[in-house]
Amino acid sequence: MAKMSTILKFTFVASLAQAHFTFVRLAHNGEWQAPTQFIRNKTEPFEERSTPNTNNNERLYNFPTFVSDYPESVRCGRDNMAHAANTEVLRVKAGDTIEIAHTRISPSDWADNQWYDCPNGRGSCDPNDPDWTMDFNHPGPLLAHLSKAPDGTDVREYDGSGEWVKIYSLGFDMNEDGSIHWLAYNYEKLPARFIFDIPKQTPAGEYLLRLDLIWPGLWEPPIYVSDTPQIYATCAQILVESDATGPLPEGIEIPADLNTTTPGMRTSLSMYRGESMDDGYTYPGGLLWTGEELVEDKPIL
Ligand SMILES: [Cu+2]
Repeated sequence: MAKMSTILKFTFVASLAQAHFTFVRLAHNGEWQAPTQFIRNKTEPFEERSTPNTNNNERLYNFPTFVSDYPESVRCGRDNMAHAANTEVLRVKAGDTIEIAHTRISPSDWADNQWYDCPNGRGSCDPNDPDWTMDFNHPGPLLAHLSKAPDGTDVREYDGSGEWVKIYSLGFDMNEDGSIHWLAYNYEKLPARFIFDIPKQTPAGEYLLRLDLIWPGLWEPPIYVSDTPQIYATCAQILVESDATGPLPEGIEIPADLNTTTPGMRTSLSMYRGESMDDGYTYPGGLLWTGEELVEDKPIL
């Protein structure tokens, strides 16, 4: 956003075509699907509601969402309900593997070689980069949540106002000097891959699968830039076939439980700069469901 400053280590001035990012692509059991197939698209430009933290509410495709934006935007991306009905539903089995991929390139510049010619079987890449690296320009945890459409409701009509259960997160490792290394961000180099299973214990039904990377904001004034968290949410529509008989565990509500005061959404300036971890830091988005139990979602150090 326009307020980004060059003072902070993690800020990055990119050309407009490379600004920010969106999750746009799924692989199902190792097979990449077409970009935005099964993923609700976004509307651009889109006028968000006015908030104290943003001076320009017109957002382009890859721009961040703020927790004070429209609830629908926070759940699944800007104007996602307008795209829900004409988005396909991916049929999976509980226990199947999903991989996700993002892009920083604007849709007007999308070309086949950023999807279909990528090194090492990745689902997206940047043909304009010498190493074809599609990077992230912000550090933070990558999260995936499931929300079940109410019984009798087509997922293509579901707005995500129910509960969300976290099934995957990818956070950071700690370097020897105590600084932190966000695995998705990787200092704007080649990111980790994002591969996870739909838990075997997931009950049958239609679900939204929410994908996000959250750039935590700051607790400490007077840094004005990004003092609010930035989120980058999109949702896939999936139909889960399952023999599981147990219930889905309790989840969070979005945006109520994903705001500037909920755990993991803001850090100290030192952690913001990647220099250290805050005591007791937990990743945002609630407890993590392993399929067996809900656990606290903390860095494994
Ligand atoms: Cu950004």
